[in-house]
Amino acid sequence: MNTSIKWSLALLFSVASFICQANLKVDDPQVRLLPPGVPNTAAYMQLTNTGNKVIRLIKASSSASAKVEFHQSYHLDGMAKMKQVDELVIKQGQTLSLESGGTHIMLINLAQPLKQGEKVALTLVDDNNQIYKVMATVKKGHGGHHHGHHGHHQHHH
Ligand SMILES: [Cu+2]
Repeated sequence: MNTSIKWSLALLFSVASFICQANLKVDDPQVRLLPPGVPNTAAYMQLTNTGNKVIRLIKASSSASAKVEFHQSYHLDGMAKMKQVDELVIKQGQTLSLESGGTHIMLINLAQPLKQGEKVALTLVDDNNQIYKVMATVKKGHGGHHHGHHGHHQHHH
């Protein structure tokens, strides 16, 4: 069988049997919209390992920024800090939530300011060189403790 037929069959099979990326299900991928001029931002999503082997994500990249790192937030003396981690490990059947104040993906040195609703392509790579493509939507965050209740105050005459 020649290579191109093999490829077509492989493609057909993968499209028909699973939602594209084999063993990693990605829910609600989003990139936080920050004010213009802020060079870095974070991406959040839920990563579920639907396979039967542990997934270790060891690399990430994006067209939107020069560098992409995995980060872990923590508190030290009441200050919110974060540090780089080498890998994101998702065990079989587990969901890893990347969220504000926890583990997150950091986009460092944005190529240009992001816009609300824009799609940002992220590429995640595991230790078997499997590539996972993610399209994240740029969204405003919840603004820390504020829940953005810009109340519509009634003006009585
Ligand atoms: Cu970070």
